[in-house]
Amino acid sequence: ILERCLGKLEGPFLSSIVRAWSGGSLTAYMPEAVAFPGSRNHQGLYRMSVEQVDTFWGTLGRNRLTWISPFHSVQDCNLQQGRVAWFLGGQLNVAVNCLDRHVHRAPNKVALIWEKDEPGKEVQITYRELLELTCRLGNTLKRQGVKKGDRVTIYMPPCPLAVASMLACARIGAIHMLVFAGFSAEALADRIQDAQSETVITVNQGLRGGRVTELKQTVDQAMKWCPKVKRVLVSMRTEQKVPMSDLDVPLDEEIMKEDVCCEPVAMDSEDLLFLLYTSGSTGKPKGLVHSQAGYLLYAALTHKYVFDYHDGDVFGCVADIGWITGHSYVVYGPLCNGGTTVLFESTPLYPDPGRYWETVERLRINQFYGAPTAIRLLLRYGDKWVKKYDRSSLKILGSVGEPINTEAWEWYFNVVGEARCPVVDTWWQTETGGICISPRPSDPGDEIRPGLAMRPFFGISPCLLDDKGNVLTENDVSGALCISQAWPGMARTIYNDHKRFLETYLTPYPGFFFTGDGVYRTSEGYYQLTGRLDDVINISGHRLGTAEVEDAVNQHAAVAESAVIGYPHNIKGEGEALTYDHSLHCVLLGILVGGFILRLAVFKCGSWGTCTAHVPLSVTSRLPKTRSGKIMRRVLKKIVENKAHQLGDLTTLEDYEAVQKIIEEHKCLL
Ligand code: 6R9
Repeated sequence: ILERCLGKLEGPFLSSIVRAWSGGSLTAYMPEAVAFPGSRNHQGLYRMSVEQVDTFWGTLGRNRLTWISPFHSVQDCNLQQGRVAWFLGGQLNVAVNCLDRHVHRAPNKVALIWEKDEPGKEVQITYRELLELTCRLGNTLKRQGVKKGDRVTIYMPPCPLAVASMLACARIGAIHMLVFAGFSAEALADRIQDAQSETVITVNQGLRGGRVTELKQTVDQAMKWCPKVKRVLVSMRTEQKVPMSDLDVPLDEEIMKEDVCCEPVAMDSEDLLFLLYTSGSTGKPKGLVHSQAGYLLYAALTHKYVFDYHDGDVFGCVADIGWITGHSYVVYGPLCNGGTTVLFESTPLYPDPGRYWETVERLRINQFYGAPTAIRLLLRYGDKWVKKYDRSSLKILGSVGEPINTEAWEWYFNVVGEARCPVVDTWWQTETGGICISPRPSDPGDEIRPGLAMRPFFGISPCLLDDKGNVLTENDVSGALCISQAWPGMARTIYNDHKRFLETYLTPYPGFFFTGDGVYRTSEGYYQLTGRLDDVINISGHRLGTAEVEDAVNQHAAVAESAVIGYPHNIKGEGEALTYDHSLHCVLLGILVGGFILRLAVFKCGSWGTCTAHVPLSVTSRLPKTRSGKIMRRVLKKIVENKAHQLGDLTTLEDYEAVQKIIEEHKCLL
């Protein structure tokens, strides 16, 4: 059956590429280096990747991806004109790259470890099994009428069927669009409508942290606003039967009727692979578009080099697949590299705060990749939950989603990683497709500093710009983080709204990709992210990044987490308000402000000594966060400004009750 099923293969197998880093020659690290005369060391490789773009990326594109027909040009990009295209003329199939070629080599290698909500119940899926499941699903989708170019909504928690759904879309040329399982019916409906999607794949119920979520019910509700949806494929995650309407298709039964072979469609490099929505602060969410070859290559390369991934490693990214982090580092990067990847269905606190580390011990995870919000949460439960478990399998720890404050970084490094695992603080965005700024521990010359994302990845040219659009070339400066040349993984457009894409990312600083983040370049030329520029606090003309202030506040033992915001202030421009995610005694706050923030502010902006008395503080039990763990400062800002009726788009909010509670608490303070 296998021989009949497998997509035809041309090009090299990955085994020749994913080789152990022996600490030896550059070609052991990156075999393609033989083709790059002049790049004698790692800095040379990086220079090559940004200066000799066609040679570097052309060689990697040919070597690391399996093509149905080869590309004729490496790239045709011009940021000024908003044109980004890679590997033109080439055809490939992403599912073949993630499955078939590994099945040829090692059919019984484990592709996915599904770490279910209930600990100790993990399920292993081999490459052969995942290919079969993907093919059956591809055939089901085709039978249901899904065609190349159609958008398929996937509203599912992390599970093998969700991964197979993504890959099945890729195999038949459909475009997938994941929505976090747990988003409201309105949020789901908005996205389905914007993507003009006619197909939804979901499960009857979700299980997360021991709690059941009625996902099918939410889909049913969303369907009231989505008359164009033609079919809802429902898989049974739990035993519980749910009402089925005419739209609904029992997925598990249908899959079993299908053949285990599904011919992969030849896709052009620039055909759409997926849409993924990110929230705008006010306007409707943006459906960012990623295309086939460039995205896949970039996800695979960053996965390999940032995490120093080797054949046989178990890669544990605990992000939800509904987040870009799940797309690139649970699914596409690891599977393109033929790796073993963990699908984490649970939460860091279920059944207790030891869950991550118990999972690390049981699955022998080698690279652990999580979010600062979870690290800060676990830190407050103390070291005992970590030390209880054997973490000797760990080699690298990763952080993503927000700046990681010093205290959390130190704890992650010293306690979780026993001071022997490098921590990679990885900066990137849905828009960038993969990691852009991060340490690269596989480079033996690389040093790592706490709380710094450090250095650009291959192909990334970071630039700092000031308010007037001047490029800041020196070190020890802060500015707007931009990227001056296109790279293969970047988003190509916003679905059906290229104008908005240009306005948001490419016209603010013509010729540059604008990230919306602030950054500081240290005197040694390393990068430190300071927070979103829309959150920057302006005091007497001095601009403070939220990360800098929060980092200082978080160092206080009584503070679990903090969010700092600027709000209108008639004398000083913007004042500053702090919200603490912990109960705290006011006297301590005085000490804290005097001892930490003030010193920091004085150090950064000169005379700022009298501000202490003007800093309003709120103490709350929870902070408003997105489903991926980012603090929504703009929501706090509206509350502090007494504009709680204008909170803007809340579709990505994890827990609406937290906001209600803060509104109540704020009223009490007034
Ligand atoms: C991958 C992801 C993107 C925004 C980004 C920035 C923040 C992500 C970060 C970080 C500081 C890091 N961000 N990683 N800030 N240090 N290591 O998070 O994508 O959900 O699109 O968010 O997240 O502000 O602009 P996305």
